Amino acid sequence: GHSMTWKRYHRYGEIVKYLEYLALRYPKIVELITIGHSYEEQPIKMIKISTGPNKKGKAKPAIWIDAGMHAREWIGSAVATYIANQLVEKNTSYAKLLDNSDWMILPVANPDGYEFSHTGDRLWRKTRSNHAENQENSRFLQLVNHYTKWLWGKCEGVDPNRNFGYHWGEVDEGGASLDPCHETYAGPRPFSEPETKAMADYILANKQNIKMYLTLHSYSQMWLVPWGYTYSKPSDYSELFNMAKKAVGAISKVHGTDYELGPSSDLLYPTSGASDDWAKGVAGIKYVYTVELRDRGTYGFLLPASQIVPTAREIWAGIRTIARLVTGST
Ligand code: 0X9
Ligand code: ZN
Repeated sequence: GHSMTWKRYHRYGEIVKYLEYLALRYPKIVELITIGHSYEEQPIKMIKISTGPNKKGKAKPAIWIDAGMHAREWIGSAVATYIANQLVEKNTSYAKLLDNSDWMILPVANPDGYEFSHTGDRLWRKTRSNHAENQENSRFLQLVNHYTKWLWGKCEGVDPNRNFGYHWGEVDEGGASLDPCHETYAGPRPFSEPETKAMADYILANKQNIKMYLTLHSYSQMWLVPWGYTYSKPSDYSELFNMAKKAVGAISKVHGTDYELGPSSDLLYPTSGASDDWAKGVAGIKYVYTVELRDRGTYGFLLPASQIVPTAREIWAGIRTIARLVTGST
């Protein structure tokens, strides 16, 4: 059994139980995968949904969806489990889609942070690691640290979305920080966090099958196209933009919710070391997007649970539209 609903937000344990339930109840299409362990040694679990290889015996094109990279962005994880529920428990409604695509869903990429946002600080963003030891690399810093350790030691966590190894640590004008006390601390080195390393390793091992990389964040209602680290655009930008336009159109048809579409660097601010840029620049996945879910600031990160289902419905409409297009299952 499981206690999953989309009427409230759930703790990490309940989300994991639901993934385990899906794998147990639908063993032919759901595989439960532990991609690694968090800093606090929680298992990082995801599911792969697949009805098997195609007629030629080859793996189908896959859609990757992660959420919960930023601890306080609970709506993303709720939407990810909603999508898992639709694909698995209503698989007959999505038979055609599942004939043409596999799905990889990681609902909570940062379980330590996610739990801390339930138990300690509701607005926590980062992981929960402590890199105080890494600051002791020169005699000068050692001396500074000696007197400030009590303070440094309090600065926990790395922003997972600044910790990926592509143009890591380059943008330092507020978009990413090398100060451990900052909200956008990029970490002592790329992939210093076991959470980002586990995700990257799994994606690299499966990159030849992954056609689209989606990462769910909140808030501001935006469908963001690479790059984030620079104002320049990838050479296939217009293809990515035109595909995303269909998704944004499908979203607005559900409840009239508007999602702004454009490059991360323009619509937000330039930042380096984010997962989307890495997925495109290093893993070589063509269709890469960051989706900033509801709302536009009325509730912000504290989006009421009554908005889970409407948010999930509209985003699922957008995602399945673009998924059909990129996997050629129209
Ligand atoms: O800043 C972020 O990591 C994301 N926004 S959030 O408010 N959820 O923190 C946006 C990331 C967009 N992608 C890149 N800038 N590469
Ligand atoms: Zn975020």
